[in-house]
Amino acid sequence: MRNIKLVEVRSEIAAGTRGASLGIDALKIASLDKTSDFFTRFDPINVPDANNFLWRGNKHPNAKYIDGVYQVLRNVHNTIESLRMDKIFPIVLAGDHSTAAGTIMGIKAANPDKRLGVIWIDAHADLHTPFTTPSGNMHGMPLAMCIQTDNLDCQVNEPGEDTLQYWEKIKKIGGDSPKINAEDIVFISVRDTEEPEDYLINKHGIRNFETAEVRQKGVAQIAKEALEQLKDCDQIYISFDVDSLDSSISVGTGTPVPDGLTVEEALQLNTELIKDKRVCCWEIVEVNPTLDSENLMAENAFDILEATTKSLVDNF
Ligand SMILES: [Mn+2]
Repeated sequence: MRNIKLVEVRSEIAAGTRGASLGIDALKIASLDKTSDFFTRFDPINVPDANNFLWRGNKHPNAKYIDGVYQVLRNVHNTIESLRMDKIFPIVLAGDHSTAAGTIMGIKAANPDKRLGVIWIDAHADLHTPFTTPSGNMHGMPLAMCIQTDNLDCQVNEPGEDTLQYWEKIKKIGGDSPKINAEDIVFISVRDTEEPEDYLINKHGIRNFETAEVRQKGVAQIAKEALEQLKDCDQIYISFDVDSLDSSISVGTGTPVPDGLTVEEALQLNTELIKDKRVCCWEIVEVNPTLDSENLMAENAFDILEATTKSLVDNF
């Protein structure tokens, strides 16, 4: 059996709504309600967050709380790097999606010579930069950090000097080079993008398996094609944002979007994908119980977490 560790990242500073830091504990409540022993089986590591920055007020309109985000990303990077050095498989439970950049940076830092592919299951492309973001919320920026782009071709904002100093430092966590090639990103169910993101998707030919295609071809086939798309990668990281689920079921998340996956589709998809021996880390993000009804989001997310972990354990 693979050596697995749970990594808990209770960050919420990069989300637009408050409450994503409570998502991990909502998953734990769901597991208790389902009388599962999941959380007794693995030894969790707690990564320090910077949510206290929220009390100080935001000084960076085009990259909100970027000084705090920088701290958290460094913490996540350090934790994931050392786990991967010991060949441990991290299952990351996180709040806002910005910290996935720290996860990717840590995986890359532990094995800089290995080509890393990313499967991003999400309603959003998360490819914004301080120069293009309409909201300033940094949970929309992790993939841009990892491919080290500013996307100046699509610039609409003039970020301040202070903001840009932090942005430069973030892009260089784990070394001053792109952690992934844009071509080595695969999207699944991405359906709510802005023009600057579409520009990057088209420029780099990033493959997006839309929900309709998932339904038409079936989950097993999509998993096969997604992995085939990354055939030249040595390692694969899977990032599962619960807003990839349809807005009818993903009430308890910050940015729900219609036309998403069903719980069953997402569960099958993750359990299939994680069977690939190159997958070295899996992450689930953006459960927000303060927006939820009766903890339903966390209960569905927990079913996916438990089934995906079981598939990982059973297939090794
Ligand atoms: Mn996301």
